[in-house]
Amino acid sequence: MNKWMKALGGMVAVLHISAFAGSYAYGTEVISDTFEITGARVAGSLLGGSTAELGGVTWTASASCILGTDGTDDYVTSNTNTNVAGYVPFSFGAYDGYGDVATISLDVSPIGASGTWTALVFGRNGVSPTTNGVAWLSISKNTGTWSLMTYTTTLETGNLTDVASYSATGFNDYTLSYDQSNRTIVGVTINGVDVLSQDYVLSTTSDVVAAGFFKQYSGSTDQTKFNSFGVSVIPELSTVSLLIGGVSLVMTGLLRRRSRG
Ligand SMILES: [Ca+2]
Repeated sequence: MNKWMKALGGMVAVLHISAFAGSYAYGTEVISDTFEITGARVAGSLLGGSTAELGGVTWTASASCILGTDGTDDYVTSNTNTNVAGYVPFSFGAYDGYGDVATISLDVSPIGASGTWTALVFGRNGVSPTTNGVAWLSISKNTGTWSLMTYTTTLETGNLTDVASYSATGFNDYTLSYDQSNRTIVGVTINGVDVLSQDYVLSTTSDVVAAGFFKQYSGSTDQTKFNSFGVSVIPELSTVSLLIGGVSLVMTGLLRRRSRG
């Protein structure tokens, strides 16, 4: 690669970095699914066995986990009052070239009876949170709280209503960011607001093999909806800093070369 191509690559890297600097919610989206009803996906059809819109991965999901629509937007919901899990295969090693930090994003509409809670999960062997949830975020409309968890251990809790834009009757956007290279949970956002007070280093040695969501059984009026699932991968911020430093050196070198004519 000649120096001009390197410089061009550096400039592209700068543009890319500027798109996610300061947040783990962006990066390279490697898996996404808006649950659009199209083709074989019809209202009422099973999420399980269908392919995500981006990433080429196939959903594994509870038999009660179905696609639904309100006429303007399409989403995932359930048709029985049972626990519901949906997940796709995700391993950090498969995306080494993209970085170490992965972020699950998901919109959840929490309409339901008392007792309901939902979760975003980085899991091993599926996403049943307390047994397989390496790093997971529990959201309870009933108690009005969120909890950051690893298996059955609570790491941090907070109030959903501390986020001004939180809606108890509509969709809220949640993200959970995990860096498996140092077993550290590095971020939680609710409607774009960073709510985590610190990073959490986990003692687990289990690797993540799945990313997805879970819903606890919540009674006959439960109408919880899931929308806009995604997994993004970005470099650690320290790596980003090194990249920015490297690009600065390249640009400085170019400018010096130019000034020498
Ligand atoms: Ca949708």
